[in-house]
Amino acid sequence: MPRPNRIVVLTGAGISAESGVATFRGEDGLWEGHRIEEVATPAAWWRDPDTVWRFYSLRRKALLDVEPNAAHHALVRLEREGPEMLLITQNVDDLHQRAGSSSLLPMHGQLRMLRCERSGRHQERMGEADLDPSTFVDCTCCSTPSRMRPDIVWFGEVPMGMDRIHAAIDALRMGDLCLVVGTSGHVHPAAGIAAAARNVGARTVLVNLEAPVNLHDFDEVHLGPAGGTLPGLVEAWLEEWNDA
Ligand code: BJW
Repeated sequence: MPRPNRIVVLTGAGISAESGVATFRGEDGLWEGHRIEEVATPAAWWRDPDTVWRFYSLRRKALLDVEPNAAHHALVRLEREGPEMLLITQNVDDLHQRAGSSSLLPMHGQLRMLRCERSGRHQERMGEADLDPSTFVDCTCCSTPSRMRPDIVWFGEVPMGMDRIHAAIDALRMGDLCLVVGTSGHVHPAAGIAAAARNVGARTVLVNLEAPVNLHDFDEVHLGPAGGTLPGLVEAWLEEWNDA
């Protein structure tokens, strides 16, 4: 593949699977034992905040026990040694940040952060008391401390950074690259990114364990685990682009 001028990468839960973070829709996926509407909608938070808080507290705590894997590191290498790149992640874990990715947009929020219900301000809250599944956390931004909610984009809410995502896709031209890793293609608007990139002439490349529902949007498909596939792919691209 000739050297692109710009790269847009989209990642999903599959890239963190080899780090031990559960995916959503797999056999042992996170939605097993939870109905989506019970935990990942604003209505669930209004109706039963205790259950939602417990669900997210356990996942926030679990971040302390996982590390980035070879696929996260391969994307850091692509960003450092390749052309201008934006990494859009649907993941709410912090593994891209910890691997060292800097041009990063977590479009579905971040487990490390909480959001004040009154002011809407975000705060990183990962202290021991912040991770207690049985006690809500209060903000430090309001004169009367208010309850904080998970800083997560739930179904029906607008994903974060949509302007930046649209701008990055609009800037793609013929010969640029859109790389998608570890996502089932079920959730919009993320699932539409490959098609939008292809519409403006970018080459779309998929790395995923199984065929996603939007398989037809890709020019090149690599079915396999991201940690075992992506480092070699990035190595080959960089070698080809640097030789050209
Ligand atoms: C491996 C691997 C390995 C395993 N290596 N691969 C258009 C059509 C239809 C519906 C809609 C639509 N537009 C909007 C909607 C509604 C809705 C939606 O999409 N519903 C569908 C489910 C029907 N979307 C929304 O509500 C969104 N908001 C919205 O659209 O607002 C309107 C608006 C948009 C834009 C501008 C203005 C207005 C919000 C969506 C929020 C999603 N939030 C969640 C939950 C977060 C909370 C939490 O973390 O608990 O985000 S849903 C959940 O799914 C999570 C994920 O980020 C997201 C995507 O899942 P992902 O990453 O694809 O995971 P899996 O498990 O599905 O797949 C993993 C894949 O990895 C599999 O394919 C495996 O094979 C693979 N894999 N191991 C490589 N080792």
